[in-house]
Amino acid sequence: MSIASRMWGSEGAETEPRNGPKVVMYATSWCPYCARARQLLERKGVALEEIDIEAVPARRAEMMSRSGRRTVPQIFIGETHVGGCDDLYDLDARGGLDKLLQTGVTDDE
Ligand SMILES: N[C@@H](CCC(=O)N[C@@H](CS)C(=O)NCC(=O)O)C(=O)O
Repeated sequence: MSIASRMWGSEGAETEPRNGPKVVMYATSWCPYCARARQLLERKGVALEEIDIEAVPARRAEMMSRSGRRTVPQIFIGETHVGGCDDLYDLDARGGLDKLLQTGVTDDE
């Protein structure tokens, strides 16, 4: 089986771990938007670094300073701030998420 077919599966289901830019998600354990974002990223085979902003309050301030937003989740892929769960799904619907996960850059401004 080729690397590509292992990464993307025979029917487009992304199941295997991938190489690529670091993916960081500021989250809480109970937030449904975080769960939904986590689900999509796991489907893409992302080894997600999650930061629980309730466990370490300083990380909430860090999230707000990096993103300019106060809601969770806030997702960063490489140096790119994707935004929240809705932004993540919108980016995927536009076909931009796979490219960003592979290259760390996006066509979006
Ligand atoms: N549209 C946002 C909604 C995120 C959201 O509302 N998150 C809630 C937790 S589930 C939150 O952080 N609420 C805190 C607040 O509104 O200050 C997204 O897709 O990420």
